[in-house]
Amino acid sequence: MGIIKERFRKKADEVSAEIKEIVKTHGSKKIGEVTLAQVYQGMRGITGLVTETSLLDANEGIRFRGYSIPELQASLPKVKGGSQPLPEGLFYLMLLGTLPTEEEVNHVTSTLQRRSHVPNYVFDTIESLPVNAHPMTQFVVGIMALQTESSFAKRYAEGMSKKDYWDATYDDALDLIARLPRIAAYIYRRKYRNGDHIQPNGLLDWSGNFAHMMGYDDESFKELMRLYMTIHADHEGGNVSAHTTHLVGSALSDPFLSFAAGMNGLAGPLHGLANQEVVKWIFEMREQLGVELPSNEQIEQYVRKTLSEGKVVPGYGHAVLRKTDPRFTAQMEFGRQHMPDDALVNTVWRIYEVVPPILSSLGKVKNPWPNVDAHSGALLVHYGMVEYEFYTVLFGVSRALGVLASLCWDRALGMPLERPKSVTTELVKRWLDGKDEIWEG
Ligand code: AMX
Repeated sequence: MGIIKERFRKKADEVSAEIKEIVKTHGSKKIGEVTLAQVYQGMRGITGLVTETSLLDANEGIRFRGYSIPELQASLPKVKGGSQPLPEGLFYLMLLGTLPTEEEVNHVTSTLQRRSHVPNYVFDTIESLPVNAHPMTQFVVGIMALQTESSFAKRYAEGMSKKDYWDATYDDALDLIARLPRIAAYIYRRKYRNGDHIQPNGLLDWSGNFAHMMGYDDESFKELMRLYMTIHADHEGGNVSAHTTHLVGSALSDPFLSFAAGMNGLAGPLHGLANQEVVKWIFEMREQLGVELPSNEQIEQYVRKTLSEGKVVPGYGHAVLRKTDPRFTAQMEFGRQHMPDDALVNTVWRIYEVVPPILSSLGKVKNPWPNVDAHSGALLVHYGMVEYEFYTVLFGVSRALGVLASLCWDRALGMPLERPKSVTTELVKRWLDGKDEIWEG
């Protein structure tokens, strides 16, 4: 057994014992109340999940095992001469709960390199789709083709014991994380570079190699990928992609099936597709105005037009956050360092000045501040990655780190089938009329 897997098993055994004790001693403790409005309004604020890898604070933003993004930038190992964290280190942190040393991160990198072979039939399956299929469709089809490689599915069919579920999940999680950059880069080159594919470079780190396979060998683009893969990795458990992966996994669907389901959720415009929507929206604004860098007044008019057409301003608002997303701030910082004069990046900064007061004035938007997606596209465009339909695939490769580390925890902790209760409005009305006294499960 590999050293990281062994450490995970040991840690999971400890946490499992702790949870058993917590549930035994405090299981009947009430931790909140649920209102009818919450049931109808997307279950906002109902605590109903345990996710060990990260925790979101409405004002502070995300913390991964207690570490904020600036803290990760300061403490996670980096490539020589680099200033952004290696996301392999974040995966280690999310899985084991402790910061890795440089040697431990190198170990993760080489483990992923060893597991990174993608069988040819996966590419053939992607090739069977029309080239104009959305990159997220191609991505999910690629993941599903790779499902034939699942250790979990194979071992389950052979009669695997419950106590080994975590072991097979761990193997699948690492295989998937190792192979996703190759699949994603294949889709990028197929769709946007006439199928002129680039072989992996086994000497590079996970993100550096990903950038290389997409055709971006500029060192500062590689740094951007390391930052991008780090900040998009996890956002606690209730967001659509994380929750879907967890939910589908709770049926003991293997990690490939579970992750593909999560990626279908990420492909929605209110979730991960927002990054493509932001750049599309800015490109359309620039085209309509005929200027490269619109003024604040021009942006304001365009925002009002968007709202008057019954559309949302992409990249703004959040279901949980109530302040500027620190993932936005980290990208702004990167922009200041690497491309302070870029017109598109400056447009994003002007939009940041203009949009919050307008959204606040509507009186209904709970969070007028930018989220992660408001900034990411502009940085990519700077390096020539203008194909915005691809951006959600990048998000998906990163999100694998968090949701698959969580899936390892789910199986190691013996998390059960998830099955919340639902009711009909007919029952709600009977209940309000006093005809049904209690909700029957
Ligand atoms: N522009 C215009 N209106 C907005 C808005 C925005 N950016 N954000 C919220 N609103 C509106 C909602 O549409 C809703 O209007 P309604 O009552 O007429 O239906 C009202 O404000 C209240 O919504 P909320 O409680 O503030 O937000 P929510 O929790 O229901 O939804 C989110 C959150 C992210 C879906 C929403 O803010 C939104 O649509 N933002 C734009 C899309 C986006 O950037 N998504 C990416 C989110 C981050 C991610 O997952 N990657």
